[in-house]
Amino acid sequence: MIFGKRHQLPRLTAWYGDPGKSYAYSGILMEPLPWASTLQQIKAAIEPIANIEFNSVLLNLYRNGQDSMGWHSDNEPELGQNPVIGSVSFGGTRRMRFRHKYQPDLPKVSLSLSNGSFLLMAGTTQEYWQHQVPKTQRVIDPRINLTFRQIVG
Ligand SMILES: O=C(O)CCC(=O)C(=O)O
Ligand SMILES: [Mn+2]
Repeated sequence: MIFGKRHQLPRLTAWYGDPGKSYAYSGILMEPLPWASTLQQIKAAIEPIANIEFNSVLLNLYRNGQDSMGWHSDNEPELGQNPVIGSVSFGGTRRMRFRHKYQPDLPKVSLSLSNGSFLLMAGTTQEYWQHQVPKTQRVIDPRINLTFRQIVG
């Protein structure tokens, strides 16, 4: 909802997780779908690296270069303080950008997230930085991104 008007998200989303781990996101309350075995396999592969047990995952499908995600931090209260977020990407390579919230002079950080890449966000990343996946005019394959999360409480 923007100024009282309802808009479509510029991507497709799904939420999987342990029972009861719901997530209020972009003004939408998402109840978790039961774990699919492929998601559980990916979760098991990254947990030893992240050194945390995830209990949920947000899936985003970017159908083409016009699908995107705007500037935000993953700082919803249900993620607790200093959330650890494990991000796995499949399909077309997209750019992810970071900007500091309080020091606009700091250079933006740009990462290229290719098929099979793993990005771990932890510590004060969400407190001090925002991130986005901008639109691109390049012709690119669809991309699926999985952000594994730990919903607390
Ligand atoms: O698609 C990405 O790489 C980022 C996704 C993201 O920021 C999110 O799901 O909160
Ligand atoms: Mn995010």
